[in-house]
Amino acid sequence: MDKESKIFVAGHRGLVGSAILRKLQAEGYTNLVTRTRAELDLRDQAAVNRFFEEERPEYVFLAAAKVGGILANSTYPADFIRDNLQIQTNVIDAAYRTGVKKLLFLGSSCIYPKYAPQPMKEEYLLTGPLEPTNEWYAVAKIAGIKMAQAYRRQYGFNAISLMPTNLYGPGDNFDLETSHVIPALIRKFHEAKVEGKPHVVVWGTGKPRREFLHVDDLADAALFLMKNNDNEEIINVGVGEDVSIRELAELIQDVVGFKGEIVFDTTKPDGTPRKLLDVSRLQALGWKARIPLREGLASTYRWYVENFSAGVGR
Ligand code: GFB
Repeated sequence: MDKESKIFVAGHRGLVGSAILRKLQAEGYTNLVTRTRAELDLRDQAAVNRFFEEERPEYVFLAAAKVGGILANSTYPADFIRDNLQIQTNVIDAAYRTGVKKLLFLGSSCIYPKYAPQPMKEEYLLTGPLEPTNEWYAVAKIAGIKMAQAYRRQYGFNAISLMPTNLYGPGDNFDLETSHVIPALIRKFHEAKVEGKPHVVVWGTGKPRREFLHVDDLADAALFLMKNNDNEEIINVGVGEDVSIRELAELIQDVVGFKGEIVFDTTKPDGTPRKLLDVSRLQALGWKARIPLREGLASTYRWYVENFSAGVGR
């Protein structure tokens, strides 16, 4: 991939796609192709085929997906499985048919079994039952991984798959019903501080453990793997460390400067007890995450205050 290569970033307005676009621009890539959802609905196969035939990108970062937190995943299972299967099938197939040189597909750490040994190695895929709150999304992502591998085996198509751990950063979804835990807690603690509320409600028991990767680190890894990896095996992308939801809540409370109490709502689901990736495969290739959690939370909080809480993005 050189600086003039034609690169399509699918999903460039999302958390991941916007970070990949920023990274490509910062590194001097000049021939970047994007389409908003209004311009191109990636669930529409005929429209996707037309787009690829006309634009003929050489490289594709497939960062378009329907994503959401634990509640959105369990409330809209049909939307999560259908939209993701459609988007990834259309894009992977059209990319192969129009001669794309390489495609990068983004999976998720929730593809691994609910009770997988920790940290989770790539080979644990399909060794046990999935976490029920997000099995629909996970099944779609597993289908994407398998499709990339099948196209490589049968057609020699150079498609690679990354499994990022839970992500956060600027441009995230801060809607309290559909977001992931970090944007939800940033917003809850900020609003409680501003409105002088006595407590903030955190879902579940606070005991589940999660690993969090800043999306700029993920974008860096995505570019690194686009350049340095042509393997059919999936690759975990994480930091190799996790925290409990209670520890995370206390950290965000401190970053935001909220002085009240934290209350746990145990009527809400915990989800998987622990999700920590084994990142030795990626480290052996020479890549490591750089942004410490506290620093990433502080910069994401600043972004939230400057953008979302000021009314932008609502
Ligand atoms: O981030 P989250 O929704 O994703 O939740 P998952 C992580 C943990 O934080 C759960 C707790 O134990 C939640 O109960 N939590 C506490 C909260 N307070 C809140 C809150 O206000 N909002 C949210 N959202 N959570 C998702 C999957 O699972 O992870 C997706 O559903 C995807 O498929 C994504 O894989 C990375 O880690 O539980």
